Amino acid sequence: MQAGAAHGQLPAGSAVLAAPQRQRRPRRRAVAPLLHPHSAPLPPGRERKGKEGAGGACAWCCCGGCKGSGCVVLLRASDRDGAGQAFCPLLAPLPPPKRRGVDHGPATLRAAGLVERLAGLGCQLYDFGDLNFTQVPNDELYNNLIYYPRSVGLASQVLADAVSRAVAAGHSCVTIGGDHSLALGSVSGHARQCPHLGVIWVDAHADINTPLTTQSGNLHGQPLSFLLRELQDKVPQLPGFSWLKPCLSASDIVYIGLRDVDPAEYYILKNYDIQYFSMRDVDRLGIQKVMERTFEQLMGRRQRPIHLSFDIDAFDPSLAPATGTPVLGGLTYREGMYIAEEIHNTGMLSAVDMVEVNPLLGASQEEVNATASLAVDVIATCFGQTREGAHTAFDELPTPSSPDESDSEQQVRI
Ligand SMILES: [Mn+2]
Repeated sequence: MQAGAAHGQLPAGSAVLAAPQRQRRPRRRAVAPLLHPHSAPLPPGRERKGKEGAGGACAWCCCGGCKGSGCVVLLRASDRDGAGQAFCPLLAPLPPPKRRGVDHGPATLRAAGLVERLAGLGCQLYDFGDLNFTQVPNDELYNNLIYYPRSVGLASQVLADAVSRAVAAGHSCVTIGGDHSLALGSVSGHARQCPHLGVIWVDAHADINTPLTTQSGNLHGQPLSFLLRELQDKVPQLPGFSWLKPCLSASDIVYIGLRDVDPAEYYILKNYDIQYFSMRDVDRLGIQKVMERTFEQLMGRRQRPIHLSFDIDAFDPSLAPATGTPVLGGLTYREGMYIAEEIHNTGMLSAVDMVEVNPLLGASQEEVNATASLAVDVIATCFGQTREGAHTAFDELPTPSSPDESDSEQQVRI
């Protein structure tokens, strides 16, 4: 027998038509805690020590603006008024040496709703707008091979300054390409504030040819050789690059998604002991193990800011066709999202590059849209979008109205 029926009343819950609506509690927006390295979870068995403790100076980051309150902060809805802390997309096309169209990447991602998606996640955005780069006149080939060294060098310098300023001001920084040479600037600028950062490079290609091993002459196939300390005796001084100081060690990088590696690049990966997970490794281990080992490599000993440099060609060309150098057999959608989710979950994401979306290379508008929305999905996932949903918090589930709450029982009986 249902409650209430013994008194000749309708069973509870059946009086919906006449009973007053139960006052619903206003929905409370889910607010994730501020993500800051000081408060981010540590690996099991590991405790914070000394200066690393909350409120102290950043032990692994010389960020001048940090002061223990945040060099890597993603603001959520409730923190919109927080001063000096925000998340900023920094949109920066670089001049493409050979492949026209990749400079439209930022506009394409804007049109795909990048800014709205991030704002919808509760991120406070500061949009730096597209940076302006100038083509250096008479920018002749270096070594009869390398395109636009002075222009790319200068653009990278401008970008490095902008990223450095953004990170110093307490922002997490998103840089939209453009081609992958922009990592010269974004990683350099980020490392200026966070010298102990770790890089996760998601890409079909290793992008670590030196100016002396490159076959194509494209600087977007070489950025990591300029950034790696161990390779400096192998990298000639290019015009336009005197400002650039190598800021990474071989142990600071992990690749995911490789499947098209040049002979000299393979030599470098092997001889300099760089951790990489090729698509074969993704097949062999599964993406969950790959991410586990990635974090073990980069954060096994201590937490550090993460720089994610994501080339859209890491995805399978069936998912991301509008890009310059597609290679069969890439990441699935689910693997890509898992990578971004796991990086978000560390609480240590400090900067993201999204590169090589080229709307001129899609065979149709559908292909361009698919590629762009994939890129937006990756970035949104990096900043908290989940496949489980929006994580709206409920204090309790609403229940059907009960008869004793009804002030109009007569109407109920009708
Ligand atoms: Mn790349």
